[in-house]
Amino acid sequence: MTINRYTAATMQQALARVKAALGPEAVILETASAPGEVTVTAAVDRMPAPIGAASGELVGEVRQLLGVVRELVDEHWRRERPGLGRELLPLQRALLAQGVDGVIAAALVQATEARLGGGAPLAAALAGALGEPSPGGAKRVRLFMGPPGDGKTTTIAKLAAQQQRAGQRVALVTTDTYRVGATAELETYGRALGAPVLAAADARALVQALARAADADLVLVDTAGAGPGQGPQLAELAALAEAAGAGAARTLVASAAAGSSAAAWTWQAFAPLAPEACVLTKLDLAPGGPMLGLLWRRGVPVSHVAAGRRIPDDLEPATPDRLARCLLAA
Ligand SMILES: Nc1nc2c(ncn2[C@@H]2O[C@H](COP(=O)(O)OP(=O)(O)OP(=O)(O)O)[C@@H](O)[C@H]2O)c(=O)[nH]1
Ligand SMILES: [Mg+2]
Repeated sequence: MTINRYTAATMQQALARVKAALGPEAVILETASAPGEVTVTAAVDRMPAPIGAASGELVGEVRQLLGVVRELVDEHWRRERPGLGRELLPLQRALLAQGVDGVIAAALVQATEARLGGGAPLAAALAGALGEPSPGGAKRVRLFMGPPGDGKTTTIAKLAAQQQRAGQRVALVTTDTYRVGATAELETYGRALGAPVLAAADARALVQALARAADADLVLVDTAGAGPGQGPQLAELAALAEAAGAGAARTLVASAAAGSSAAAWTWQAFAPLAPEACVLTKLDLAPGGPMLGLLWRRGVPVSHVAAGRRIPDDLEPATPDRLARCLLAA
């Protein structure tokens, strides 16, 4: 995070300086006026580029300091609610109640405010800020990854059943050879759906399995759950994603029940794998603000939402309206 003060003769000039220095994503934290000058304090949620391989310790210290600054900004945002319009208060309250990271919440409120003009309702302005509906993963091969137990296999079963109903030929591939019963679980779903299930224990076997599934309209690849502390599993997942190739959509499956720090840990673990979409599960348990805010901030679209365990009914394409309702739930 970069945080700076900008002084100019007028507010317009000060804001122009903020934009020139920090870009359009800058969040205004505070404004102060004195005779003849205006000072704007602004922050942008950007990590500095690594300084070099030899300076790992220094980078660690800088990260620690950035963490402290982030906490201060978060606290400031919670306490002062700088210049917030009345119509935005329900959004701010909901984001705070859900524990959305303060820096992300500030940016989201700011993006929503920019769309409130012309009498648009808050939910519509927020939906506008969240962006266009996600294309929903049009790729033929989709690889699902995420923390243990967040709903990868269930999501695959739901999607497979929905797509088969729509007339597509679906093939399932399991790469989860860790957990006892994981392969059998997918095979059970496959049998119930009449869809072939292929097992691939490593990256090479995955390439072969994908070749064998060449006839299918849709190939859904299940992976073993992995978390931030599981370097070897994450490295293996990276090898699988690499083997699946650029044609495979890497989809993060993440639970809406994750609080702010769990969501941040999940993102930290899976960001290096460059997910291009996310399925947000367990919306029946929590509205998912922390994870949704993070995905929005990092530009990863939510393709589907799941609000229950029923296969296939509890999975639907995500729309900005639906996601806005989640964020506004206090
Ligand atoms: N309440 C609720 N439960 C869900 C949802 N999606 C999945 N589950 C349940 O969460 C549990 C774990 O789901 P799985 O699909 O096995 O999760 P996974 O990510 O494949 O787990 P691992 O393979 O162990 O990493 C199961 O009991 C599912 O029925 C949901 O949207 N809401
Ligand atoms: Mg599973």
